[in-house]
Amino acid sequence: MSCIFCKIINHELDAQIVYEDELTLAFRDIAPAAPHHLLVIPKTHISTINEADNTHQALLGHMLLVAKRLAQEEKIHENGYRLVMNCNNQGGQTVFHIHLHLLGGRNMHWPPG
Ligand code: D5M
Repeated sequence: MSCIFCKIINHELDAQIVYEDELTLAFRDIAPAAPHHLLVIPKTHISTINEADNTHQALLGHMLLVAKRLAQEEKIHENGYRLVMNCNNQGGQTVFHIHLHLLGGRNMHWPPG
């Protein structure tokens, strides 16, 4: 198995894990793009959001709620934050196991680069 995020789930690769439950794991991004930068991932391997289907509906909703909870724990929920999921090359995806970026602690710009 070559997926680095699956390796983090299986504790074969270290990460700064901040949250774990039966469906998801969250850890600090190794190359933070903001003062607070967490990744929320499903424990099920889904390469891109293109591969998600109706059986993943609850899981995807759960990922959003985990991100919201972590924003509160990071104390960035009142100032605001951004949730991002990149898809494939033009979307900027580099790790092919879906992940929700939680970014906060600075002003975000629109449109994103
Ligand atoms: O985002 C992939 C993100 O994953 C990128 O911000 C770096 C991060 N990354 C890659 N490897 C690791 C490890 N080992 N720990 C923590 N974070 C990691 P994308 O949307 O695919 O561009």
